[in-house]
Amino acid sequence: WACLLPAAAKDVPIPAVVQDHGRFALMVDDAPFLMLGVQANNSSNYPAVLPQVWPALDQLGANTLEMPIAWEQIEPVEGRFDFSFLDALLKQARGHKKRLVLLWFGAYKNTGPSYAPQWVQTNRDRFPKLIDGQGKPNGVLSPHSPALIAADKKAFIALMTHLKAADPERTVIMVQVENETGTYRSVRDYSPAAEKIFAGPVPDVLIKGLGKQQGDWKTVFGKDADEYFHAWAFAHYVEEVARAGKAVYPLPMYVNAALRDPDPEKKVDPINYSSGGPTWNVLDIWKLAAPSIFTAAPDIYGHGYADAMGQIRQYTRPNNPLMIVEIGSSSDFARFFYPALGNGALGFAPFGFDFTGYSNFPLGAKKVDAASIAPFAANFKLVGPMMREWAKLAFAHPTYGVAEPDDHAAQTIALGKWQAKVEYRLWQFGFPEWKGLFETAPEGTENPSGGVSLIQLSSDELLLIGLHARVTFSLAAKDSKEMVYQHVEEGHFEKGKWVFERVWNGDETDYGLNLAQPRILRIKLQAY
Ligand code: N0T
Repeated sequence: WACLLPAAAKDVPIPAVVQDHGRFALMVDDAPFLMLGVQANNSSNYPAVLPQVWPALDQLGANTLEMPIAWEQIEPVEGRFDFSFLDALLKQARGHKKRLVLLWFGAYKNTGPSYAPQWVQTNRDRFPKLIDGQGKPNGVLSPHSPALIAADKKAFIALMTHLKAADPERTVIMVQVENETGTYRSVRDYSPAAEKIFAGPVPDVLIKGLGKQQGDWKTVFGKDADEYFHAWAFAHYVEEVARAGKAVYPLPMYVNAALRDPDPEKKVDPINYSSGGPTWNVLDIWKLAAPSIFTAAPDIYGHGYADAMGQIRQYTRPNNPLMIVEIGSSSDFARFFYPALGNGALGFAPFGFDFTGYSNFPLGAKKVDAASIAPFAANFKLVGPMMREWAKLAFAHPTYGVAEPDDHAAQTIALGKWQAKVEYRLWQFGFPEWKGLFETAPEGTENPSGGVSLIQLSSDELLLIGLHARVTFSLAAKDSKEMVYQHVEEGHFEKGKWVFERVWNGDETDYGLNLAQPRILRIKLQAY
Protein backbone atom coordinates (compact mmCIF):
# COMPACT_ATOMS: atom_id res chain seq x y z
CA TRP A 1 0.00 0.00 0.00
CA ALA A 2 3.02 2.25 0.25
CA CYS A 3 2.41 3.33 -3.34
CA LEU A 4 -0.85 5.00 -2.34
CA LEU A 5 0.79 7.25 0.23
CA PRO A 6 1.44 10.83 -0.82
CA ALA A 7 4.94 11.42 -2.14
CA ALA A 8 7.41 11.84 0.68
CA ALA A 9 8.63 15.37 1.35
CA LYS A 10 12.15 14.50 0.38
CA ASP A 11 10.97 13.77 -3.13
CA VAL A 12 10.71 17.44 -4.01
CA PRO A 13 14.32 18.50 -4.57
CA ILE A 14 15.72 21.35 -2.53
CA PRO A 15 16.40 24.41 -4.72
CA ALA A 16 20.07 24.78 -5.62
CA VAL A 17 22.40 26.98 -7.62
CA VAL A 18 24.46 25.06 -10.14
CA GLN A 19 27.26 26.07 -12.47
CA ASP A 20 28.31 24.82 -15.89
CA HIS A 21 30.45 26.31 -18.68
CA GLY A 22 30.86 29.42 -16.54
CA ARG A 23 27.10 29.97 -16.43
CA PHE A 24 24.76 29.57 -13.48
CA ALA A 25 21.23 28.30 -12.97
CA LEU A 26 18.88 28.45 -10.05
CA MET A 27 17.31 25.00 -9.97
CA VAL A 28 13.76 24.89 -8.65
CA ASP A 29 11.80 21.64 -8.98
CA ASP A 30 14.86 20.27 -10.78
CA ALA A 31 14.86 22.77 -13.65
CA PRO A 32 16.37 26.23 -14.19
CA PHE A 33 14.15 28.98 -12.81
CA LEU A 34 14.16 32.69 -13.55
CA MET A 35 13.00 34.73 -10.59
CA LEU A 36 10.69 37.50 -11.76
CA GLY A 37 10.43 38.95 -8.31
CA VAL A 38 9.09 41.74 -6.20
CA GLN A 39 10.41 42.81 -2.86
CA ALA A 40 7.69 43.87 -0.44
CA ASN A 41 8.13 47.04 1.57
CA ASN A 42 10.01 46.55 4.82
CA SER A 43 6.98 46.55 7.12
CA SER A 44 4.72 44.39 4.99
CA ASN A 45 5.67 41.28 6.96
CA TYR A 46 2.40 40.84 8.88
CA PRO A 47 -0.58 38.63 8.03
CA ALA A 48 -2.97 41.59 8.05
CA VAL A 49 -0.99 43.25 5.26
CA LEU A 50 -0.59 40.32 2.88
CA PRO A 51 -3.87 41.03 1.07
CA GLN A 52 -2.27 44.30 -0.08
CA VAL A 53 0.79 42.48 -1.37
CA TRP A 54 -0.45 39.72 -3.68
CA PRO A 55 -2.42 41.93 -6.09
CA ALA A 56 0.74 43.88 -6.91
CA LEU A 57 2.54 40.65 -7.79
CA ASP A 58 -0.28 39.66 -10.09
CA GLN A 59 -0.32 43.06 -11.80
CA LEU A 60 3.42 42.75 -12.33
CA GLY A 61 3.34 39.18 -13.53
CA ALA A 62 5.86 38.27 -10.83
CA ASN A 63 6.46 34.66 -9.87
CA THR A 64 8.30 35.29 -6.59
CA LEU A 65 7.86 37.45 -3.51
CA GLU A 66 10.85 38.55 -1.44
CA MET A 67 9.61 39.05 2.11
CA PRO A 68 11.34 39.99 5.36
CA ILE A 69 11.31 37.63 8.33
CA ALA A 70 12.28 39.76 11.30
CA TRP A 71 14.20 38.47 14.29
CA GLU A 72 12.00 40.61 16.60
CA GLN A 73 8.98 38.90 15.14
CA ILE A 74 10.08 35.29 15.56
CA GLU A 75 11.85 35.61 18.91
CA PRO A 76 10.27 38.52 20.80
CA VAL A 77 11.22 36.85 24.06
CA GLU A 78 14.55 35.07 24.16
CA GLY A 79 14.17 31.37 23.47
CA ARG A 80 10.44 31.60 22.65
CA PHE A 81 9.71 31.34 18.96
CA ASP A 82 6.68 32.36 16.95
CA PHE A 83 6.39 31.38 13.30
CA SER A 84 2.78 32.33 12.77
CA PHE A 85 3.61 34.94 10.12
CA LEU A 86 5.82 32.52 8.18
CA ASP A 87 3.08 29.90 8.29
CA ALA A 88 0.52 32.38 6.98
CA LEU A 89 2.95 33.54 4.30
CA LEU A 90 3.69 29.99 3.11
CA LYS A 91 0.02 29.12 2.92
CA GLN A 92 -0.94 32.25 1.01
CA ALA A 93 2.04 32.05 -1.35
CA ARG A 94 0.99 28.54 -2.33
CA GLY A 95 -2.59 29.71 -2.81
CA HIS A 96 -1.40 32.52 -5.06
CA LYS A 97 1.05 30.19 -6.86
CA LYS A 98 4.07 32.29 -5.95
CA ARG A 99 7.52 31.29 -4.75
CA LEU A 100 9.17 33.01 -1.82
CA VAL A 101 12.57 34.40 -0.95
CA LEU A 102 12.90 34.98 2.79
CA LEU A 103 14.96 37.95 3.92
CA TRP A 104 16.48 37.26 7.32
CA PHE A 105 16.44 40.63 9.06
CA GLY A 106 18.64 39.58 11.97
CA ALA A 107 21.13 41.80 13.77
CA TYR A 108 21.73 43.79 10.56
CA LYS A 109 19.14 45.68 8.54
CA ASN A 110 20.57 48.50 6.42
CA THR A 111 23.50 48.13 8.89
CA GLY A 112 21.36 48.95 11.98
CA PRO A 113 19.79 46.62 14.58
CA SER A 114 16.19 47.85 14.33
CA TYR A 115 14.78 44.42 13.45
CA ALA A 116 16.62 42.70 16.31
CA PRO A 117 14.43 42.00 19.37
CA GLN A 118 14.36 44.56 22.17
CA TRP A 119 16.26 42.16 24.41
CA VAL A 120 19.13 42.37 21.91
CA GLN A 121 18.93 46.08 21.11
CA THR A 122 18.94 47.26 24.71
CA ASN A 123 21.41 44.92 26.38
CA ARG A 124 24.56 46.93 25.76
CA ASP A 125 26.81 44.76 27.90
CA ARG A 126 25.84 41.51 26.28
CA PHE A 127 25.54 42.91 22.72
CA PRO A 128 28.01 45.81 22.43
CA LYS A 129 27.69 48.53 19.81
CA LEU A 130 30.48 49.19 17.39
CA ILE A 131 32.79 52.09 18.36
CA ASP A 132 33.61 54.60 15.60
CA GLY A 133 36.93 56.29 14.78
CA GLN A 134 36.18 59.06 17.30
CA GLY A 135 35.58 56.57 20.10
CA LYS A 136 31.78 56.96 20.05
CA PRO A 137 29.18 54.17 19.74
CA ASN A 138 27.96 54.14 16.16
CA GLY A 139 24.60 52.41 16.68
CA VAL A 140 25.55 49.34 14.69
CA LEU A 141 26.05 46.17 16.72
CA SER A 142 29.66 45.01 16.83
CA PRO A 143 30.10 42.04 14.49
CA HIS A 144 32.98 40.87 16.70
CA SER A 145 30.62 39.90 19.51
CA PRO A 146 30.51 36.10 19.99
CA ALA A 147 27.32 36.55 22.03
CA LEU A 148 25.60 38.29 19.12
CA ILE A 149 26.71 35.68 16.60
CA ALA A 150 25.45 32.94 18.92
CA ALA A 151 22.06 34.58 19.48
CA ASP A 152 21.52 35.47 15.79
CA LYS A 153 22.60 31.98 14.77
CA LYS A 154 20.25 30.36 17.27
CA ALA A 155 17.28 32.29 15.92
CA PHE A 156 18.25 31.55 12.32
CA ILE A 157 18.60 27.85 13.06
CA ALA A 158 15.12 27.90 14.60
CA LEU A 159 13.81 29.59 11.46
CA MET A 160 15.41 27.09 9.11
CA THR A 161 14.27 24.18 11.27
CA HIS A 162 10.69 25.39 11.17
CA LEU A 163 10.90 26.10 7.45
CA LYS A 164 12.26 22.67 6.63
CA ALA A 165 9.34 21.03 8.37
CA ALA A 166 6.72 23.49 7.13
CA ASP A 167 7.74 23.65 3.48
CA PRO A 168 8.15 20.23 1.87
CA GLU A 169 6.80 21.89 -1.31
CA ARG A 170 9.88 24.18 -1.49
CA THR A 171 7.75 27.28 -1.75
CA VAL A 172 10.80 29.10 -0.39
CA ILE A 173 13.56 28.96 -2.98
CA MET A 174 16.28 31.08 -1.35
CA VAL A 175 17.18 32.92 1.83
CA GLN A 176 18.92 36.26 2.17
CA VAL A 177 21.14 36.37 5.26
CA GLU A 178 20.88 39.78 6.99
CA ASN A 179 20.22 42.93 4.95
CA GLU A 180 22.84 45.37 3.68
CA THR A 181 25.50 44.69 6.28
CA GLY A 182 28.25 47.23 6.76
CA THR A 183 28.54 50.51 8.59
CA TYR A 184 27.89 54.10 7.63
CA ARG A 185 30.05 56.85 9.18
CA SER A 186 32.70 54.51 10.54
CA VAL A 187 35.04 52.45 8.39
CA ARG A 188 35.30 49.73 11.03
CA ASP A 189 34.83 48.85 14.69
CA TYR A 190 37.44 50.52 16.93
CA SER A 191 36.26 48.95 20.18
CA PRO A 192 38.96 47.42 22.41
CA ALA A 193 37.82 43.93 21.40
CA ALA A 194 38.10 44.84 17.71
CA GLU A 195 41.45 46.61 18.18
CA LYS A 196 42.87 43.44 19.64
CA ILE A 197 41.86 41.38 16.62
CA PHE A 198 43.03 44.14 14.24
CA ALA A 199 46.52 44.01 15.81
CA GLY A 200 46.65 40.23 15.34
CA PRO A 201 47.48 38.20 12.23
CA VAL A 202 45.30 38.27 9.11
CA PRO A 203 43.48 34.88 8.91
CA ASP A 204 45.24 32.24 6.82
CA VAL A 205 42.39 31.84 4.37
CA LEU A 206 42.83 35.47 3.31
CA ILE A 207 46.62 35.29 3.23
CA LYS A 208 46.50 32.21 1.00
CA GLY A 209 43.50 33.24 -1.04
CA LEU A 210 44.85 36.71 -1.80
CA GLY A 211 48.49 35.61 -2.17
CA LYS A 212 49.85 37.76 0.67
CA GLN A 213 52.70 37.43 3.17
CA GLN A 214 51.73 36.73 6.80
CA GLY A 215 51.35 39.78 9.00
CA ASP A 216 48.87 41.95 10.89
CA TRP A 217 46.08 43.79 9.10
CA LYS A 218 47.90 47.12 8.74
CA THR A 219 51.08 45.50 7.44
CA VAL A 220 49.30 43.26 4.95
CA PHE A 221 46.67 45.67 3.60
CA GLY A 222 48.08 49.16 4.29
CA LYS A 223 45.57 51.92 3.60
CA ASP A 224 42.79 49.39 2.89
CA ALA A 225 43.32 47.58 6.19
CA ASP A 226 40.40 49.20 8.05
CA GLU A 227 37.82 48.47 5.38
CA TYR A 228 39.12 44.95 4.63
CA PHE A 229 39.11 44.15 8.33
CA HIS A 230 35.49 45.25 8.59
CA ALA A 231 34.53 43.28 5.47
CA TRP A 232 36.14 40.21 7.01
CA ALA A 233 34.21 40.79 10.25
CA PHE A 234 30.82 40.92 8.51
CA ALA A 235 31.58 38.13 6.05
CA HIS A 236 32.71 35.95 8.93
CA TYR A 237 29.57 36.83 10.91
CA VAL A 238 27.29 36.06 7.98
CA GLU A 239 29.14 32.83 7.25
CA GLU A 240 28.61 31.62 10.82
CA VAL A 241 24.87 32.30 10.60
CA ALA A 242 24.44 30.96 7.05
CA ARG A 243 26.47 27.81 7.62
CA ALA A 244 24.49 26.94 10.73
CA GLY A 245 21.21 27.47 8.86
CA LYS A 246 22.32 25.41 5.87
CA ALA A 247 23.38 22.56 8.14
CA VAL A 248 19.70 22.32 9.06
CA TYR A 249 18.21 23.02 5.65
CA PRO A 250 20.54 23.75 2.73
CA LEU A 251 18.63 26.32 0.70
CA PRO A 252 20.70 28.67 -1.49
CA MET A 253 21.76 31.65 0.60
CA TYR A 254 22.95 35.05 -0.53
CA VAL A 255 23.71 38.54 0.76
CA ASN A 256 22.63 41.91 -0.62
CA ALA A 257 24.79 44.98 -0.87
CA ALA A 258 24.35 48.69 -0.26
CA LEU A 259 26.58 49.87 -3.07
CA ARG A 260 29.61 52.06 -3.53
CA ASP A 261 30.35 53.88 -6.78
CA PRO A 262 30.98 51.20 -9.43
CA ASP A 263 33.79 53.17 -11.07
CA PRO A 264 37.21 51.88 -9.93
CA GLU A 265 38.75 55.19 -11.00
CA LYS A 266 36.78 57.03 -8.34
CA LYS A 267 38.63 56.78 -5.05
CA VAL A 268 35.68 56.99 -2.68
CA ASP A 269 36.48 56.97 1.04
CA PRO A 270 34.57 54.07 2.67
CA ILE A 271 33.34 56.51 5.33
CA ASN A 272 30.90 57.60 2.59
CA TYR A 273 29.23 54.23 2.02
CA SER A 274 28.33 51.08 3.92
CA SER A 275 31.88 50.03 4.79
CA GLY A 276 32.49 46.32 5.30
CA GLY A 277 29.36 45.27 3.44
CA PRO A 278 29.75 43.28 0.21
CA THR A 279 30.67 46.25 -1.98
CA TRP A 280 32.42 45.21 -5.21
CA ASN A 281 35.87 46.25 -4.02
CA VAL A 282 35.83 43.74 -1.13
CA LEU A 283 34.06 40.83 -2.84
CA ASP A 284 37.25 38.74 -2.83
CA ILE A 285 37.33 38.94 0.95
CA TRP A 286 33.64 38.06 1.21
CA LYS A 287 34.12 35.07 -1.09
CA LEU A 288 36.97 33.67 0.98
CA ALA A 289 35.32 34.34 4.33
CA ALA A 290 31.76 33.32 3.44
CA PRO A 291 31.78 30.23 1.20
CA SER A 292 28.23 29.34 2.29
CA ILE A 293 26.95 32.40 0.44
CA PHE A 294 26.50 31.74 -3.28
CA THR A 295 26.35 35.35 -4.38
CA ALA A 296 26.43 38.99 -3.35
CA ALA A 297 23.52 40.79 -4.98
CA PRO A 298 23.53 44.51 -5.78
CA ASP A 299 20.69 46.74 -4.53
CA ILE A 300 20.53 49.15 -7.45
CA TYR A 301 19.12 52.58 -6.65
CA GLY A 302 21.55 54.97 -8.35
CA HIS A 303 19.57 56.65 -11.11
CA GLY A 304 21.29 56.71 -14.45
CA TYR A 305 22.72 54.32 -16.97
CA ALA A 306 26.39 54.50 -15.92
CA ASP A 307 25.64 53.58 -12.34
CA ALA A 308 23.26 50.69 -12.99
CA MET A 309 25.40 49.22 -15.76
CA GLY A 310 28.54 49.68 -13.66
CA GLN A 311 26.98 47.70 -10.81
CA ILE A 312 25.78 44.97 -13.16
CA ARG A 313 29.32 44.68 -14.46
CA GLN A 314 30.87 44.60 -10.98
CA TYR A 315 28.49 41.95 -9.65
CA THR A 316 28.73 39.58 -12.63
CA ARG A 317 31.78 37.44 -11.95
CA PRO A 318 32.84 33.85 -12.54
CA ASN A 319 32.32 33.27 -8.80
CA ASN A 320 29.36 35.64 -8.35
CA PRO A 321 26.25 35.04 -10.45
CA LEU A 322 24.29 38.21 -11.11
CA MET A 323 21.02 38.45 -9.23
CA ILE A 324 19.25 41.76 -8.82
CA VAL A 325 17.27 41.35 -5.62
CA GLU A 326 16.48 45.05 -5.32
CA ILE A 327 16.21 47.73 -7.96
CA GLY A 328 14.35 51.02 -7.78
CA SER A 329 10.68 50.96 -8.74
CA SER A 330 10.75 54.12 -10.87
CA SER A 331 10.32 53.57 -14.59
CA ASP A 332 13.94 54.45 -15.44
CA PHE A 333 15.07 51.18 -13.81
CA ALA A 334 12.76 48.85 -15.77
CA ARG A 335 15.02 48.68 -18.83
CA PHE A 336 17.93 47.16 -16.89
CA PHE A 337 15.97 43.91 -16.96
CA TYR A 338 17.47 43.32 -20.43
CA PRO A 339 21.19 43.63 -19.62
CA ALA A 340 20.47 41.69 -16.41
CA LEU A 341 19.21 38.76 -18.49
CA GLY A 342 22.06 39.31 -20.92
CA ASN A 343 24.47 38.86 -18.03
CA GLY A 344 22.85 35.61 -16.96
CA ALA A 345 20.84 37.01 -14.04
CA LEU A 346 19.11 34.42 -11.87
CA GLY A 347 16.49 36.97 -10.95
CA PHE A 348 15.32 40.56 -11.06
CA ALA A 349 13.15 42.18 -8.40
CA PRO A 350 12.03 45.80 -8.16
CA PHE A 351 11.66 46.99 -4.57
CA GLY A 352 8.47 48.07 -2.83
CA PHE A 353 5.70 47.11 -5.22
CA ASP A 354 2.86 46.45 -2.81
CA PHE A 355 -0.32 48.37 -2.08
CA THR A 356 0.45 49.33 1.52
CA GLY A 357 0.76 52.99 0.53
CA TYR A 358 4.48 53.27 1.22
CA SER A 359 6.87 54.46 -1.47
CA ASN A 360 10.63 54.97 -1.16
CA PHE A 361 10.78 57.95 -3.55
CA PRO A 362 13.25 59.42 -4.49
CA LEU A 363 14.94 56.03 -4.74
CA GLY A 364 11.91 54.56 -6.47
CA ALA A 365 8.54 55.58 -7.89
CA LYS A 366 6.54 58.35 -6.21
CA LYS A 367 3.50 56.14 -6.05
CA VAL A 368 2.83 52.45 -6.37
CA ASP A 369 0.02 52.31 -8.90
CA ALA A 370 -0.85 50.91 -12.30
CA ALA A 371 1.33 53.51 -14.03
CA SER A 372 4.47 52.74 -12.02
CA ILE A 373 3.90 49.00 -12.29
CA ALA A 374 3.35 49.04 -16.07
CA PRO A 375 6.96 49.27 -17.36
CA PHE A 376 8.09 46.40 -15.12
CA ALA A 377 4.97 44.38 -15.91
CA ALA A 378 5.70 44.70 -19.65
CA ASN A 379 9.00 42.85 -19.16
CA PHE A 380 7.71 40.27 -16.71
CA LYS A 381 4.68 39.49 -18.88
CA LEU A 382 6.90 39.05 -21.92
CA VAL A 383 9.20 36.57 -20.22
CA GLY A 384 6.85 35.11 -17.61
CA PRO A 385 5.17 32.50 -19.81
CA MET A 386 8.59 31.32 -21.06
CA MET A 387 10.64 31.81 -17.91
CA ARG A 388 11.51 28.12 -17.64
CA GLU A 389 12.60 27.98 -21.30
CA TRP A 390 14.52 31.22 -20.99
CA ALA A 391 16.34 30.00 -17.87
CA LYS A 392 17.13 26.66 -19.48
CA LEU A 393 18.41 28.13 -22.75
CA ALA A 394 20.34 30.88 -20.96
CA PHE A 395 22.08 28.20 -18.88
CA ALA A 396 23.08 26.31 -22.03
CA HIS A 397 24.05 29.13 -24.41
CA PRO A 398 25.74 32.54 -24.41
CA THR A 399 23.51 35.50 -23.56
CA TYR A 400 23.73 39.21 -24.35
CA GLY A 401 21.74 42.22 -23.34
CA VAL A 402 21.64 46.00 -23.47
CA ALA A 403 19.52 48.79 -22.06
CA GLU A 404 18.92 52.17 -23.65
CA PRO A 405 21.57 54.68 -22.53
CA ASP A 406 20.52 58.03 -21.04
CA ASP A 407 21.50 59.75 -24.30
CA HIS A 408 19.67 57.13 -26.43
CA ALA A 409 22.91 56.33 -28.29
CA ALA A 410 23.03 53.19 -30.43
CA GLN A 411 24.97 50.13 -29.28
CA THR A 412 26.58 47.16 -31.01
CA ILE A 413 26.47 43.61 -29.68
CA ALA A 414 29.23 41.31 -30.97
CA LEU A 415 27.90 37.82 -31.76
CA GLY A 416 30.93 36.11 -33.28
CA LYS A 417 30.43 36.09 -37.03
CA TRP A 418 27.52 38.51 -36.63
CA GLN A 419 26.81 41.77 -34.95
CA ALA A 420 23.61 43.42 -33.83
CA LYS A 421 23.15 47.15 -33.86
CA VAL A 422 20.56 48.36 -31.37
CA GLU A 423 18.97 51.79 -31.91
CA TYR A 424 16.36 53.73 -30.02
CA ARG A 425 13.69 56.37 -30.61
CA LEU A 426 13.04 55.33 -34.21
CA TRP A 427 9.76 54.75 -35.98
CA GLN A 428 9.15 51.25 -37.27
CA PHE A 429 9.47 52.40 -40.88
CA GLY A 430 12.43 53.91 -42.66
CA PHE A 431 16.14 54.54 -42.17
CA PRO A 432 17.36 57.29 -39.83
CA GLU A 433 19.19 58.97 -42.72
CA TRP A 434 15.80 59.61 -44.37
CA LYS A 435 15.73 62.82 -42.41
CA GLY A 436 12.26 63.92 -43.30
CA LEU A 437 10.77 60.86 -41.66
CA PHE A 438 12.69 61.26 -38.46
CA GLU A 439 12.08 64.86 -37.42
CA THR A 440 9.95 63.54 -34.59
CA ALA A 441 10.49 60.50 -32.46
CA PRO A 442 7.70 58.22 -31.30
CA GLU A 443 5.74 59.59 -28.34
CA GLY A 444 6.81 58.47 -24.93
CA THR A 445 10.43 57.76 -25.86
CA GLU A 446 11.98 60.87 -24.24
CA ASN A 447 12.83 58.86 -21.14
CA PRO A 448 15.01 55.86 -21.94
CA SER A 449 12.95 52.69 -21.71
CA GLY A 450 14.30 50.33 -24.37
CA GLY A 451 16.22 47.13 -24.09
CA VAL A 452 17.07 43.88 -25.79
CA SER A 453 18.24 40.46 -24.62
CA LEU A 454 19.56 37.70 -26.85
CA ILE A 455 20.39 34.05 -26.47
CA GLN A 456 22.74 32.71 -29.14
CA LEU A 457 21.32 29.24 -29.74
CA SER A 458 23.92 28.38 -32.36
CA SER A 459 26.33 30.53 -34.35
CA ASP A 460 23.56 31.65 -36.73
CA GLU A 461 20.46 31.27 -34.55
CA LEU A 462 19.19 33.73 -32.00
CA LEU A 463 16.33 34.09 -29.60
CA LEU A 464 15.60 37.79 -29.16
CA ILE A 465 13.35 39.59 -26.73
CA GLY A 466 12.98 43.29 -26.15
CA LEU A 467 11.01 46.44 -26.50
CA HIS A 468 11.39 50.06 -27.59
CA ALA A 469 14.35 49.22 -29.77
CA ARG A 470 15.36 48.56 -33.37
CA VAL A 471 17.79 45.69 -33.93
CA THR A 472 19.75 45.37 -37.18
CA PHE A 473 21.95 42.36 -37.81
CA SER A 474 24.96 42.31 -40.09
CA LEU A 475 28.14 40.39 -40.76
CA ALA A 476 30.92 41.43 -38.40
CA ALA A 477 33.67 41.09 -41.02
CA LYS A 478 33.65 43.48 -43.94
CA ASP A 479 34.25 40.98 -46.72
CA SER A 480 32.40 40.26 -49.92
CA LYS A 481 29.65 38.28 -48.21
CA GLU A 482 26.13 39.52 -47.63
CA MET A 483 23.65 38.68 -44.92
CA VAL A 484 20.11 37.45 -45.42
CA TYR A 485 17.49 36.34 -42.93
CA GLN A 486 16.84 32.65 -43.33
CA HIS A 487 13.85 33.47 -41.20
CA VAL A 488 12.55 35.85 -38.54
CA GLU A 489 9.80 34.09 -36.68
CA GLU A 490 7.51 35.65 -34.15
CA GLY A 491 6.05 33.23 -31.66
CA HIS A 492 6.04 32.11 -28.08
CA PHE A 493 6.80 29.08 -25.93
CA GLU A 494 4.20 26.62 -24.75
CA LYS A 495 5.02 23.66 -22.55
CA GLY A 496 8.68 23.97 -23.44
CA LYS A 497 8.11 24.09 -27.20
CA TRP A 498 8.43 27.02 -29.59
CA VAL A 499 5.03 27.85 -31.05
CA PHE A 500 5.37 29.57 -34.41
CA GLU A 501 2.94 32.41 -35.10
CA ARG A 502 4.21 34.14 -38.23
CA VAL A 503 7.21 35.11 -40.31
CA TRP A 504 8.29 38.74 -40.31
CA ASN A 505 9.10 40.13 -43.77
CA GLY A 506 8.72 43.27 -45.84
CA ASP A 507 8.19 46.40 -43.77
CA GLU A 508 8.67 44.29 -40.63
CA THR A 509 12.28 43.48 -41.56
CA ASP A 510 13.38 46.04 -44.17
CA TYR A 511 14.26 48.65 -41.54
CA GLY A 512 15.69 46.39 -38.86
CA LEU A 513 13.59 44.43 -36.42
CA ASN A 514 11.47 47.01 -34.66
CA LEU A 515 10.31 46.08 -31.20
CA ALA A 516 7.75 48.83 -30.69
CA GLN A 517 5.93 46.41 -28.40
CA PRO A 518 7.41 43.61 -26.32
CA ARG A 519 8.33 40.83 -28.74
CA ILE A 520 9.81 37.35 -28.84
CA LEU A 521 11.60 36.52 -32.11
CA ARG A 522 13.55 33.52 -33.34
CA ILE A 523 16.02 34.51 -35.98
CA LYS A 524 18.24 32.56 -38.32
CA LEU A 525 20.90 34.43 -40.25
CA GLN A 526 22.69 33.30 -43.34
CA ALA A 527 25.73 34.56 -45.20
CA TYR A 528 25.93 34.15 -48.94
C1 N0T B 1 17.33 49.24 0.68
C2 N0T B 1 15.88 49.74 0.60
C3 N0T B 1 15.18 49.12 1.80
C4 N0T B 1 21.72 56.24 -4.66
C5 N0T B 1 15.60 51.20 0.51
C6 N0T B 1 18.84 51.02 0.09
C7 N0T B 1 15.79 47.75 1.79
C8 N0T B 1 17.26 48.06 1.69
N1 N0T B 1 18.30 50.19 1.09
O1 N0T B 1 14.21 51.41 0.35
O2 N0T B 1 15.46 49.76 3.01
O3 N0T B 1 15.49 46.97 2.90
O4 N0T B 1 17.98 46.92 1.34
C9 N0T B 1 19.90 51.97 0.54
C10 N0T B 1 20.16 52.97 -0.55
C11 N0T B 1 21.08 54.06 -0.17
C12 N0T B 1 20.95 55.32 -1.04
C13 N0T B 1 21.43 55.15 -2.46
C14 N0T B 1 21.38 56.44 -3.25
